[in-house]
Amino acid sequence: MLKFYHAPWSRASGTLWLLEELGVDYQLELVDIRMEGGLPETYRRIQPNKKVPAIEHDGVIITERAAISTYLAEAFPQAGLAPAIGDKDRGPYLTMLVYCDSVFDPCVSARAHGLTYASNDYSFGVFDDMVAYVDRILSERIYAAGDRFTAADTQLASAVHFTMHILKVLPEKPSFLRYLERIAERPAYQRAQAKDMDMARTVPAFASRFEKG
Ligand SMILES: N[C@@H](CCC(=O)N[C@@H](CS)C(=O)NCC(=O)O)C(=O)O
Repeated sequence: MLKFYHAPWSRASGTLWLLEELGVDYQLELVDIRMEGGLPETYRRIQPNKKVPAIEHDGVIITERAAISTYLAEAFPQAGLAPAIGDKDRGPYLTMLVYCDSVFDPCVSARAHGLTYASNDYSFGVFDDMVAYVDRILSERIYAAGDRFTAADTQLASAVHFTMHILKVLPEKPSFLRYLERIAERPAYQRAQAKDMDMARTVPAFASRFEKG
């Protein structure tokens, strides 16, 4: 049994997309991270910081997007979304999966909050270096880890889409736009987007957006 703890339009949306790419059965548990007063303390048993995503597979809880993506892609290898040990794409794949959470995400948050700092002040370094690196990677490669789509793309493309189009912090580099165009053609991506939209309609914090049409 696979349980997925999810909140629509959140960092968990990339995991929803990965589950759709894998084509596996899962039980979705909606977690209202925007609820007034915050999530109940009991949720810390699932995610210690009261965040999403989290998964529970055969009684084992897994948290943190990089770990969840690595785990799921290897637990369901038939989808071919995890380059195997020995595959030349394995190193770039793991690098990009972890880079999304440990460098890309905090760099964007720091920029969005107007934090000024030197690269060696924080392990994730500075925003401009991150943008230059991701731009180089997506100019050299078709996908996050090479020529084929992997689980790393569900994290990288989700991050690029959200921070460029919604948060409007990431610059609109041609390499980013081309990458998102390729991604948008994927049926599993489109399915996940539609499911997330339907779930967002049920979230009280989003009610006013849907009323306005
Ligand atoms: N390090 C976590 C971060 C997850 C995260 O930031 N989730 C946000 C969703 S946008 C969340 O649940 N926020 C709710 C809160 O902090 O109260 C991961 O990569 O899985």
